[in-house]
Amino acid sequence: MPDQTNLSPADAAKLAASRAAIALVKDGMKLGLGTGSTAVIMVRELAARVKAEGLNLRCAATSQGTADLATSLGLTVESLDQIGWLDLTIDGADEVDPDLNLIKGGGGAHLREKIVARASDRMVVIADPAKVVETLGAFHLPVEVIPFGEQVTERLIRETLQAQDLGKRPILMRKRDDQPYVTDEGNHIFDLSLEAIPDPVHLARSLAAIPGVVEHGLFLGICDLAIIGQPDGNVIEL
Ligand code: ABF
Repeated sequence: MPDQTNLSPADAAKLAASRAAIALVKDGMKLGLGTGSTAVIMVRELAARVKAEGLNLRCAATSQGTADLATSLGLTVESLDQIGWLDLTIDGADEVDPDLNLIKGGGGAHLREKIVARASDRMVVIADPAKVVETLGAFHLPVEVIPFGEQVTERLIRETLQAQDLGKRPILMRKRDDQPYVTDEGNHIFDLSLEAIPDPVHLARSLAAIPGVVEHGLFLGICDLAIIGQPDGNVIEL
């Protein structure tokens, strides 16, 4: 297991949050596993605990990357439909506000992450202190779109933003190696630079109403607990 003293402050905070979240896991649970660098630390710690204590867990992953990692570490990974419903999902976030609203999707997995989170009795976010904000929006808001007609979808997103006085900032198609980034579901992502989102509920509803939008990265009223790790190993719960 990693020694907290050898880690960067951010990684030490992620480890502290991960350990606190894993303490919530009980034998026999059905678990949702998140995506991202914090979730990677959490999955490694979880696998170590499962091995040490012989826990019997069933896990559903929020991305192929997490499924591969968890399987390689000996965790039992099944599809969400095989498991049906989850007791607890532990996932990272890009931003957390004081009401436990989130921006997710910087890692490109927010569609599966939202499905898994909504299929869970409890959704716990693990994060380092840099993720805590007063108002969502400094981090770009990811919007997953179907490739068919995506220029029309971009235009409709732009009109939606303009109607909410959010229209002056760029909308960028996410790229990898100069090609459109492709999600696990074969879709593309527009990243919306908004600076601040004064009315996340209104924006979430409007984006969800655009036909080519598959899912946006606003997670509102979904997170039950945010565990914010500190570099010294302590945690703060929101
Ligand atoms: C996932 O990974 C995301 O929804 C979020 O975009 C990202 C957070 O990554 P990290 O833990 O690397 O900051 O949880």
